[in-house]
Amino acid sequence: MKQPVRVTVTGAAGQICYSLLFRIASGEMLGNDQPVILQLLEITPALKVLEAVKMELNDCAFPLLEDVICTDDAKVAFTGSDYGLMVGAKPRGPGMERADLLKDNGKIFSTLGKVINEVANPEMKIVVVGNPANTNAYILMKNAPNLNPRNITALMRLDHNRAIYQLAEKADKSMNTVKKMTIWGNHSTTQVPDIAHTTIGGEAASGMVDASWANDEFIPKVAKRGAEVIAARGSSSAASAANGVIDHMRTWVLGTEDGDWASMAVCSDGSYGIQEGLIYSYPVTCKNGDWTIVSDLENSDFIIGKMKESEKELQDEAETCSDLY
Ligand code: NAX
Repeated sequence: MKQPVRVTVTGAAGQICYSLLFRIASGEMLGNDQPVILQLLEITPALKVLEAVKMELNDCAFPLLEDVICTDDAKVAFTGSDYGLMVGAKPRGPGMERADLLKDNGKIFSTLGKVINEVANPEMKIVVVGNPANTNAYILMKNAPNLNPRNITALMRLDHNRAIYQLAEKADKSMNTVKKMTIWGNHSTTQVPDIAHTTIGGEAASGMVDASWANDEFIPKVAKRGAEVIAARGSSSAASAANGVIDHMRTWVLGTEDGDWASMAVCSDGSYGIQEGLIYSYPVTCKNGDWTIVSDLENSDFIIGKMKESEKELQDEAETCSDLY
């Protein structure tokens, strides 16, 4: 058996985590041979609910679960941490502007970035889920200079998985035949789901659906799927978001399959003309716990225009929060 690793999860008493924590503890995220210590962070009023989550985790008797630490002290939560799943954030309240949400949640990530910088393992791998995820990850990165910027990412895997489902449904094929899906950009409605390089059963997906469907229906359907779930459920996607986090971390740590890639928001190296340093979603392959942006893809002017719009949104979000880093 391997030595246990420490997994910090913030917002641990919330909806997404009620699905996420049990799957981490069962070994779905890091593998069936990897024991875990869960270090769970919440705000003080949510600690009682968090204790109930801990009771339920213990009552599952997961063989890989070594310990569960519940705390409202970020230093305790991040001490020695190897993986950080940053889910905790405030929801958008009535009458709240996007800029207000950016600032409110941005403050959480600047504070946590400083704590992580001080107490976490410098090689810690982080995925930001709390919205606006990409900009929160950017703020965290700027406040945690001791960390390797390659290890600070934001979640796009839910969007990636949503796109696989929409394409498989349209082409009437099973989802496991869809490979090389791509989401470019920001986790927002400016994201760019792109099937130009996607294959279904090894054949080009673009030959199996109309171009007009791909541009005019598929892109907005995927980009607005979160709102569709909220309208039907009364609250935002939770189990599918947790599944996205599990997929994101498992792929990053254990690698992508041959002939496939995943979408991850990572610190841009300037690839595809995107501003260096922005946390931007790219198609990536993963091996040995590291990611590589898929290079040399030919993009249409239509897709490039959309990629630029999403870049501009991220630049504006970073500018709005410039007092936080
Ligand atoms: P909940 O409101 O159920 O849970 C959030 C939890 O975070 C609460 O228990 C709250 O007490 C806690 N929290 C707030 N501030 C905190 C802080 N400073 N430190 C630690 N914990 C804190 O929301 P949930 O449905 O779990 O969603 C969490 C976040 O994920 C939201 O920001 C949501 O918008 C975002 N999402 C991101 C997605 C993505 O693909 N990136 C998709 C799903 C989801 O919309």
